[in-house]
Amino acid sequence: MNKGKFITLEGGEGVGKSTNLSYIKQLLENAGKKVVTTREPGGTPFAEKIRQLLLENADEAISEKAELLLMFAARAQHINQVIEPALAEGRWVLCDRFTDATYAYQGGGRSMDTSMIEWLEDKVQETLRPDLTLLLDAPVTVGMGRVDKRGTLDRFEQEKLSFFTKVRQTYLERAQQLPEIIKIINADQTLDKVQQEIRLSLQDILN
Ligand code: Z5A
Repeated sequence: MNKGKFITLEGGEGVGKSTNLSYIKQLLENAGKKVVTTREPGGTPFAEKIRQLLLENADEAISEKAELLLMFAARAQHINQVIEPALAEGRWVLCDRFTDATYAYQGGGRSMDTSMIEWLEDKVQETLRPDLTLLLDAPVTVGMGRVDKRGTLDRFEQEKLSFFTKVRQTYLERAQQLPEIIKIINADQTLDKVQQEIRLSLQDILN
């Protein structure tokens, strides 16, 4: 049986990843693929507990290294329990965020040493890398404006504009470094137009 494909959705907060996940799933299913949707951090009961620890506003500050290691602990579990088994069964895995988010948030936003992320990526993922990444890109203020309407902000959402600016910059740099894998979608336009770009970006992988 052929292995499935691994597609990830990335971008800053509020760019529309969750909104477009079900749309992409439908496109893939219309093309006859069996699809598993999932997210990071999280995707298994244990990894979702780690997600809760990472997002909640606790009294004790989480150190940058603890945050990075927790991201990869959740990822290790997610890969082992969900991603690898699904791909091996020929399913397509559509994941809301993956390791590009670690480069963008921990490497870019927190200015952590990228070599540490690369080392963890190799050890935890071995050869697993996305076949395609759709990077939904919009000016930081656009995404923040959409999320602000929600009310309560999690630990990441409380970061400053400068943090999210570095996150966006790092995502765009990675897209330049990996143009075969990371496709930039302009997320600062109507949902119809965003989805039109998404459809075009999926053409190659579906053919
Ligand atoms: N994180 C990390 O630091 N390191 C890692 O390795 C990983 C993650 C994997 C949780 O992720 C946090 O974890 C994240 C980074 C960190 N923190 N932040 N920030 P998350 O994915 O759960 O959090 P999020 O990015 O904040 O998700 P989000 O706010 O839900 O964003 P979204 O999914 O991209 O947006 P949305 O919910 O689809 O849309 C937001 C609103 O905009 C909604 O009302 C939509 O109806 C609206 N929308 C969407 N598209 C449009 C268009 N085109 N026009 C107008 N309005 C729109």
